[in-house]
Amino acid sequence: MNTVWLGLGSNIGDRLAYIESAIEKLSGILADMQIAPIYDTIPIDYLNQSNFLNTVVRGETVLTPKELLNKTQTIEQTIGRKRITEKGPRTIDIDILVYESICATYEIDSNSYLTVPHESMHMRLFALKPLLDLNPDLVDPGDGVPWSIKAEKLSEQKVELYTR
Ligand code: PH2
Ligand code: MG
Ligand code: MG
Repeated sequence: MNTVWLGLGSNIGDRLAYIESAIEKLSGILADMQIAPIYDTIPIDYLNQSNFLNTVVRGETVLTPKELLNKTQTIEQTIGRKRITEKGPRTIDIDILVYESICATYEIDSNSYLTVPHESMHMRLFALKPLLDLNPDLVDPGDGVPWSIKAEKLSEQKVELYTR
């Protein structure tokens, strides 16, 4: 079995319902699933959009990174993913953040790739904070630096615990 950490995000419509629906569907493909707290987060990269809810789930899988991506994309479609702009508003986004200690880029098709660890996660507190809630000591397999050290540099990014 391989341990994986997935990032979940939603900023359109009933954000909590989309996140909960994704968690429920992911529990069908991951064993021993653990769920981090949910955070309300200010958009980054593409700023002119509503706040996100973000969380991270960890689980065990026998699927390869590409097989897992295939499943998470199917779940996104099933939940009814709508995305108008690249990095813009979306009902649900499921990203593979970390897959064991693999550092690799896989070709998905002629113009899309899957990179693990996720190529932007070191710059995104909305991904690192919930990841660290689950595994405070986890290390970036790329450079051996703890994710917690990378998160410390992002303290200006607004990531607040979401209370229902
Ligand atoms: N996802 C993005 C771009 N910006 N900002 C926040 N706060 N949360 C996200 O999930 C997010 C984002 C592209 O996937
Ligand atoms: Mg994303
Ligand atoms: Mg995505």
